[in-house]
Amino acid sequence: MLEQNIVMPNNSDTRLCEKTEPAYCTLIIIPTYNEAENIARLLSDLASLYPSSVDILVIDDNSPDGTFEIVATMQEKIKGLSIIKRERKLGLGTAYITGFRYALEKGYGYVIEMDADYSHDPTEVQRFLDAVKEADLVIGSRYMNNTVNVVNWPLGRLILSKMASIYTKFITGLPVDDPTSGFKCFSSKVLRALDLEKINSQGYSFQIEMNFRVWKKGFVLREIPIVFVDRSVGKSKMTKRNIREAIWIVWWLKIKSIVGLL
Ligand SMILES: Nc1nc2c(ncn2[C@@H]2O[C@H](COP(=O)(O)OP(=O)(O)O)[C@@H](O)[C@H]2O)c(=O)[nH]1
Ligand SMILES: [Mg+2]
Repeated sequence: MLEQNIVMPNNSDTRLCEKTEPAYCTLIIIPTYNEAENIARLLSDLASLYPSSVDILVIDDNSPDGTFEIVATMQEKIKGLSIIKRERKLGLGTAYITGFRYALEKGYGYVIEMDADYSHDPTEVQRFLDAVKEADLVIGSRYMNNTVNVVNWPLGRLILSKMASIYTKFITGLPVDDPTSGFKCFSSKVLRALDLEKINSQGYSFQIEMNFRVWKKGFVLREIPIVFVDRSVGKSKMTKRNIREAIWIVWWLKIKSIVGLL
């Protein structure tokens, strides 16, 4: 069912998590499409902030701007940095599924999702790792306790995101204030318990679908507050198609769950 992958020979022999058993080790998955202006800074900052307990996997969809080549060059300096290159833009959802499979195969204990465009602050990763000790899925939330922690988003984008949150909660009952957030941390037991083949979303509704499935399996979800800062360089990849997908996917999830076919 999944797309063809070209897996870069990675430096798995020189994994950063060398001092720890993989089960206690974290993999940060970063999907990229045309992030040449952002990726180097993020990778260097992550590598210097977490020098011994975190590995990184970039999933690049053959970005025409040379993102892959930048990451490949950085592999020489950053231990524990791997790349999977896919042949074309295949969507955020399948990028993450590919990354989850990789993490489970290698036996990582925790998996972090993070955007490449510096909207997610790398210094916050430690808070996720602390919080996941008392939860199965930690979601970095922009909208906790009726606040809005978003910097530099156009008003239209903010309204869209906030409405998506209210709509998702109303239709599905999912007890999460920010269901579309892409900064999160899974305990690997959650990913192992899900049937990854069944994940249907291609775009941003992937985050909603993951949260819903994890919740329905009875796992503990916990939100922690984050500040989301819109990218200062590069372009958003959000499309109208992604928005339409999110509108119907919540109904699809709700109905599937009611008839016991989730
Ligand atoms: N591999 C891959 N990454 C993607 C794709 N679409 C978006 N991304 C990445 O997903 C992250 C979030 O995308 P972005 O455009 O910043 O979304 P926004 O912040 O919601 O506007 C970024 O790191 C993108 O490069 C895709 O089709 N494939
Ligand atoms: Mg972004």
